[in-house]
Amino acid sequence: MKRLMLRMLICVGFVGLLLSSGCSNPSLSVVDPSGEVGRTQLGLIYLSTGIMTFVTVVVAAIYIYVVIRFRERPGDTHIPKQVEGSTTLEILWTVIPILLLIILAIPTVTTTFKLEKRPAPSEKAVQINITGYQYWWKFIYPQDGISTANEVHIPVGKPIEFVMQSHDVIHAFWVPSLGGKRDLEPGRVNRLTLKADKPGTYDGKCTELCGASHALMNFRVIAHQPAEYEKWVRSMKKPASKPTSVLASEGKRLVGQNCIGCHAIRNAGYKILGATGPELTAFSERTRIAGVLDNNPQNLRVWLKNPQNVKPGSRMPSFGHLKKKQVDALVKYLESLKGRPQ
Ligand code: HEC
Ligand SMILES: [Cu+2]
Repeated sequence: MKRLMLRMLICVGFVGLLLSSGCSNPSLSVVDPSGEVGRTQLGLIYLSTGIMTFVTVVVAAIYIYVVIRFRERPGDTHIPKQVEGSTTLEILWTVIPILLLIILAIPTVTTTFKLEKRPAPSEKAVQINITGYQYWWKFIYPQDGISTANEVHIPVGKPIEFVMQSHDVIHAFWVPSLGGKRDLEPGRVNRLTLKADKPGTYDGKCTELCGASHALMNFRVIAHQPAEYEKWVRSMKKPASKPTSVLASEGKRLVGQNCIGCHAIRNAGYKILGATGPELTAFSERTRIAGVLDNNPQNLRVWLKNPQNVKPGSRMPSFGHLKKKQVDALVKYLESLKGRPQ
């Protein structure tokens, strides 16, 4: 008996450990919402968890009581009374679950319809078009004619209408602390309106298995005060800063030779705006490279050398054949690409 108890305790501890290890990133948590949608969804999570806990506790209590109370005792030869069917019980355990499901269904359905509603024109929503690619995110601001990748900037307090689709397979957009999720599907446009209460950086993830690097398809939502946001938009529209060193100029030339067919750098004098890779305008302001590595020169070298080492299946070819000097030049130029301050 003692050994059994010990084993059970170890099991419970292990499961607890597994469960809690999934919650190590606080900004990927749904229980600390920073927006209206996230809060509404958290209410639903609490309601359904509450109902489930209630059912589990009641059923377990009855079960334990019955097992103990009616167990076979030594020397017990008496056969209990044989019963077949009980209309009262049948009705009871049909009606109670129906009631519980109604309690769960009403707020779930009303919330679902509420979340479908598009913002009214008077709310002056910011529209951001998202395209999902294996394994990165393209964000286009049609009202401002600017674009970013993997990191999307938004103003606080305004509805943001995300209009999404996919370039290849199905992806799903989820920012746990703001709300979600919504699928990005090829050939179909889906919408989701979110609002952030306070400035901050909110992590997001793809939540539809989309290939080898699905788990690395990360993005960030960066929420600013409206004035700060306007400043960011204006800086993104300014011409890119000119290279200030020979090395950076060489980097700029190499980008034109090797990269611009896939990557766009706006306002930098290139004649092509590549669209099959992430936009690199103001690249040095991103906090991460490809959503997974901290953005610094050393990691940029790692990325250029072999993107598939970082993100298996990535559609970016490797540039391991470039000379060290050439990589230095590319890194120097890319790390100089900033949005212009006012
Ligand atoms: C064939 C198209 C293609 C070419 C050519 C290409 N890339 Fe890429 N690049 C991509 C794709 C696709 C991604 C996104 C990869 C991912 O995240 O899965 C990417 C990602 C990147 C990123 C990370 C961007 C971000 O948002 O964090 C950088 C930096 C980058 N490429 C630099 C370069 C440089 C420098 C060159 C030229 C030496 C180059 N790329 C050439 C397709 C290309
Ligand atoms: Cu995906």
